[in-house]
Formats: sequence, C-alpha cells, structure tokens
Amino acid sequence: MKKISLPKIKNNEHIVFFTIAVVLFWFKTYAAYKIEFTLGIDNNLQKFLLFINPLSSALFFFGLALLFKKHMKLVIIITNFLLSFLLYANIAYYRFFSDFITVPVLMSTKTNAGQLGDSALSLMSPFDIFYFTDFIILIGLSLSVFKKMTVENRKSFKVVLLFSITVFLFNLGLAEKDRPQLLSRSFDRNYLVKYLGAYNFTIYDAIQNIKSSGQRALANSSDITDVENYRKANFAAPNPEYFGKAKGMNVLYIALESLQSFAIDYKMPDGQEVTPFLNSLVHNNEAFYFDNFYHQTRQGKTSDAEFLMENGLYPMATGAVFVNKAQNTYQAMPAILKGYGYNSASFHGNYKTFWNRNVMYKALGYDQFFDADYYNMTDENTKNYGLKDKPFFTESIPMLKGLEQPFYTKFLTLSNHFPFEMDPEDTEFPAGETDDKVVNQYFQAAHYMDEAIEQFFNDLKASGLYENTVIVMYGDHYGISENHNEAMAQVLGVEEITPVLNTDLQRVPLFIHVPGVKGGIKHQYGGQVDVRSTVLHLLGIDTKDYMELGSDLLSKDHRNWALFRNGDFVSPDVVQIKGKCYSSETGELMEETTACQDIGNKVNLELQMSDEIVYKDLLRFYQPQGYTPINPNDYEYLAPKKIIETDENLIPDETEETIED
Ligand code: GP9
Ligand code: MN
Repeated sequence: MKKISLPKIKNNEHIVFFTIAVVLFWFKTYAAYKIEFTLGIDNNLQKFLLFINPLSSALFFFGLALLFKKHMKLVIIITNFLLSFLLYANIAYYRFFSDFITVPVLMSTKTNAGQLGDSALSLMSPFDIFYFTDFIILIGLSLSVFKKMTVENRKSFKVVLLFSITVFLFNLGLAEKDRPQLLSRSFDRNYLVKYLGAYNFTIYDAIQNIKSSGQRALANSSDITDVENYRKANFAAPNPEYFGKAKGMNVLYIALESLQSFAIDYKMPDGQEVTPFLNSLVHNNEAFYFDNFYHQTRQGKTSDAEFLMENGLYPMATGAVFVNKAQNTYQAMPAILKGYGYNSASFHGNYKTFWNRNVMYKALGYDQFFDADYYNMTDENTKNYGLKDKPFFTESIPMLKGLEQPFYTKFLTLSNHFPFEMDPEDTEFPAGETDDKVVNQYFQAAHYMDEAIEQFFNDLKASGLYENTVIVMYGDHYGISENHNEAMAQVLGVEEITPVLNTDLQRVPLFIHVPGVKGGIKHQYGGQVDVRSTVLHLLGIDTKDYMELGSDLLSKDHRNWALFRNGDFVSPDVVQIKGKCYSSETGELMEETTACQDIGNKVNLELQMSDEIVYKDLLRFYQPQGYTPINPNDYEYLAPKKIIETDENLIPDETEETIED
C-alpha cells in the first residue's frame, strides 16, 4: 500500500502541523470558555471577541516554535501542554472560586498548601481529559503523518509573529470600543478574559504584579496627602447617641463562615428555620441587625473579610492582601486598641499558615493566635478545612476566660464552608430539596453553625463575659456561587436569578450586640469596610485621624451605599452590576444611563484611595494622633507546648528556633 504523503505541501509540512496545532487549541479554548466560565456575554461583538481571542495567543506561542528547526514538533507539543495545563488550572480554580488564577494566587497556593488543592480536586472529573485532547492528537500526528517532517522555511516565524500581533491589535481595538479603558480600569478579571482571553489575561496579570512591586518602591511620604484630604472630606462623624456606649468593654468578633442573609428567617419546606438562634437575635431587639449589609471580598475570601473589618480598607483586586501585602504597615483594630489597654487574640480551628495568617497577624498587632495547634484536632472533631464549630467554641471558652481583660478577640468559624458536607452524626436537620447537592447541604451546615453559636452564647453568659462584651457577628462572603443559581432560584421560589437578585444574594448578616444598648433591625446600606469605624465609635474612640475608608453605620452622616471590589455598587435607588445601571426597586435596567454616575464616581475614587494605601504601603508614612506604632517583630505565635517551655525557661535556647514557619 502506498504511504500517505503530502506532495503539494511537502515543503510546508511544518506550517500544516503548526496550523493544526493552532486551530485545535483555539477551538478547545473556545469550548472551555463556553462550557466552564460565566463571562456575561451580552452582545454580538462580545460573542465575536470571545471566539477570536484565543487566536492571537495560540499564533504567538506556537509561532515561537517555528524558531526551532529540528525540534519544532516537540516545542509545539510542549507549548501545547503548558498552555493546556494553564487553561485547565483556571478551569478547576474557576469551578471553586468563580474566578481566574492570578500570580498572587499562585503565591498563596504555596502558603495554603494542599487545602486549596483538595477543594479543586473535588471539582475535577474524568471527562476533563477533553481539555488535553489536542495535546494527545498532536503527539499522535507527530508520530505518524508528520513523522519525517522537516522545517525548511524559517521566514514563516516572522510572518506568523506579524500575523499574531495584527490579530491581537484588532482584538484589543474592538475590545476597547466595547469597553473603553479596559486595561487601565479593570477591577474585574472576568472582563479581561472575556475580551482578551485567558492566556493574554495571565500575561497582563504578570505585568501588573511586576508594576505593583515597583509602586511601593516609588512611593513617598507626600502620597498620603490625597488620602488624608479624601478622608477629611468623607468622614461620617460619630452619632452622639451611641458614641462611647461600649467604652472599656471587651470586643468579640465572630466570622460566620459563608453565611448569606437569605438564610436568615428562611424556612425549610417542613417549616423549620435554618438559623433559629440568629433569627431570635434579629427579632428580640437586643442586638443591631443590619439587613442591607454586603460582603466586599475578592479572591482572599475569609482573609479579605478580616482585612476589611480590621483595617477599614478594601482588599486587593487580585490575590489576597493577607498573602501579598503582609509586609506592609497597618494600623489595625488590635494595634489601635492596644493603646487603650486591650489585649488581642484570634481563634481559629485551622493551621496558622492558612491565608498567611501567622505573618499577617503580626502586622495587624495580634498578641495571640490560638490556631489548630491549641485544639483537639481528632478525626471526629474535624471536617473539611479544620475543626468543627461546636468543639471549636467549647474548647475556646477556657482560653478566652484566661485572657486578660479588656480583650479584643476574633473567632473564625469553619463548618459552614463549601462543599458544606456534614458528618451524619452532626446533623438531623433536613437537607434542601433542590437538584443541587451543594445548595441542599448548605442548610444543614448553616443550621449546625447556628446551634454552635447558640451554645457559645450560653457559655459566654454562664462565664459572666456576656454582660461586658460587645459581640460583632458577620457573614464573611458568599457560600453559594453563581454557578448554583438554578438551584437558588428554586430556593427563593423565583423563575430565575436576575442580576439584581444575584447582587441581593451578596448580602451577609451583620449583628452588633452592645450590652445595655437597645438594638433592632437597621436598613441602612453598608459593607464590611464600615464596621471598624462603627465599632470604634461605640468604644468611644474617634476615627477621624485614622486612614480608613469606612463610614460609621450608626452615624447620621452615613453614606447609604456599599461598593464591590469590581467597581459595582448597591444603594437604595440604583444598583450597578457589571457596569450597568439597574433600578433597585424594580430590578430593571435603567433607561437613563447617567443614573449611576454619581455614586459610580465616588466608588472609583474610593477604590483608588484604598489601592494607593495598600499598593504603595502608604501607612508607613503616616501616624495617627496618639497612636503608638506596633513592631511586627515583637510578635510570635508559638504552639502551646513551646509556650510552656518558654515560660518555665526549660530550654531557653530553643525558643529562637521555633520562630518561623
Ligand atoms: C480557612 C478558612 C476558610 O482557614 O478561613 O477560608 P475561605 O476559603 O473561606 O477563605
Ligand atoms: Mn470564608
């Protein structure tokens, strides 16, 4: 039998191989976009851009292989594998976080060791091999049809490079037409991927990161002046009715893992309440409950919420500030309160390196960190990311009682974390009845957390601490991502989750209980950034000298909106979603395009101020009146055994060696 040969294209076999590689990779990437990502495509131009955007990267990267004469096939195959791997990593990450991988995230993956990996692993399926089919086909072709391929013509590299640059500029030009200033204003990674593609996004992100480390180096003390002026102009003065009402009291924060406001007062089909204890607090007027309160977190999730609550600044647009900016100077709650005689501690049933907490807490001024090393991390006590909430609170009580008062403390819960799976012995509560396992389990996990909180409140009362402690409880971020909106529509009894309803799902509960102060349900709009000044004012500490961006929720001057990290926002009248303006009341797209402009401008300026502080590390140039800076090197979080040894001076030389990890 005659061997298959390609007579006409003999001299250009390498171009055929190259073209097959480009086309297969292009179509595969496009398929991945359609199958895996929710990019909010809403016009034909965007559809077209999504289709062509993988082409320029494919031409460029595979084109480089044309430089290698002898090993061109191999270089194309290796390039394909690396790019496919990047695409697949983004897919796995997106399934969990509804977001794309960035350089800082890669850096934090190292910090978070296997745990992020476990979550991603649970979202992989054998069918995912599809994302490597072109790689397999290319190997097959290179061993058969193209076995004897030679590269004759090196001019092709220049032609391909020119072609890829042309395609890219054409792509960018059209994208800028649809979204002006795409590259300079991008608070949202979805936009970049939608317009320029997943690979170009990675390149963009890498460049941004190099720029960001440069920013710190270039900043100087005069850069803080703009922020100071902004702060003065936007300060919401304390409300005399509440100022100092909690003076000298202990402060205790509880982060309610993944708890969203829709769960509050929600009843299961059989009539049972999901969070009966929290509901009782909503309705008994003992605590303030804010029902238009929004999370403002991004990729740093729990840690972003911690950052917002304790600094009154916004987290980073990409990556976790806890991981990437832990070397900055901060003037955080624990450090401020230290000046008022407070002793601070964080309690968390996970290991101290997660989210780089053991490093960041030093910059925040935490005196102590009771991490997993302090708890009984047995198999039956732990699930998913760490200690279950009930043993967590039970075991925390003696440690809390042991603290010197007044204290500032934070408790980070864990049980209500994606994928919300419970051990059967921990719940008798009914699961949801939707077709979505994650959503169904959420109710059981949230119910378990509610029981754990009730038990903790009882223990606080029994210990006498309750009467002298301000308790702040907040949902840290959404637990159920947009990927589950079909089931969420069933849960909420609506046909579909509209953009406005989806934004509404970003509400998280906020409770503030001040002993002796009458609470009630408060409807003002606000976000996590606003809590710090609210609490400091309750403690009788004026915040006007602090470079933070929150607005006291109880102030008569409180601005009535909350922004999201992507530049969108919510307010009683208008909501901006993915840059579009909707009516809050009807949920309809506003005809008048200027309706969102006023708040929109404020939102952009505020994010810019926050980024100035965080990216340029500006607080190193500023000292609030009466504030004594802390030195992170004065802090160390040793495992309990080491502390006993240190206290008793049994092995003084070894303490030094424990400093690190
Ligand atoms: C892990 C816990 C959960 O320590 O804070 O983190 P999350 O995934 O919610 O950011
Ligand atoms: Mn969390």
